[in-house]
Amino acid sequence: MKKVDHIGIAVRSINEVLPYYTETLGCPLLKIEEVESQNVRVAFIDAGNIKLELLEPMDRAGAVYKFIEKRGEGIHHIAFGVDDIESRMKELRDNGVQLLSEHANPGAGGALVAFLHPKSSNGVLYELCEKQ
Ligand code: CMX
Repeated sequence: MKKVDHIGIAVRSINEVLPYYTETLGCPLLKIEEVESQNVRVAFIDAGNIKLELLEPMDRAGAVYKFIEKRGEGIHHIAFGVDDIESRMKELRDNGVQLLSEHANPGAGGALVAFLHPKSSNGVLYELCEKQ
């Protein structure tokens, strides 16, 4: 893995939590966008050497809505930045890791993303993320 690119944090409402990040913690807002393929609205926060990705469910269909209903708000995933995501996926699959999709999919910021099942990673949802 090249580095940790960002940490995903599930929230019920970006608008409600944003002042905590930007004013109380003093971390700048980088951008807000909708990721329809994942049913989420996301806000990227600049936390110095890493980004925080606030994830707000857009409806009741997606993984983040289910996560909040079951476990409440909080840390949702850790995203590794990688080169050549399809090769990394194949290597992981060959090593017995369960991936949540056959191929990488479009994610926030135009990146290609793929997820490792938390059952394969001792309870942590990891994302692979390749910037285009
Ligand atoms: N971190 C750790 N464990 C998690 C988890 C998470 N984020 N989400 C679910 N789990 C655990 C659950 O606690 C549950 O464990 P137990 O069986 O021990 O109770 C197990 O995984 C199954 O969870 P579930 O609630 O039944 O949910 P599903 O199996 O339907 O879905 C998962 C789980 C990981 C397959 C689904 O959340 C998924 O496909 N995630 C990848 C996509 C995603 O998260 N997209 C949102 C982010 C998008 C972005 O970054 O832009």
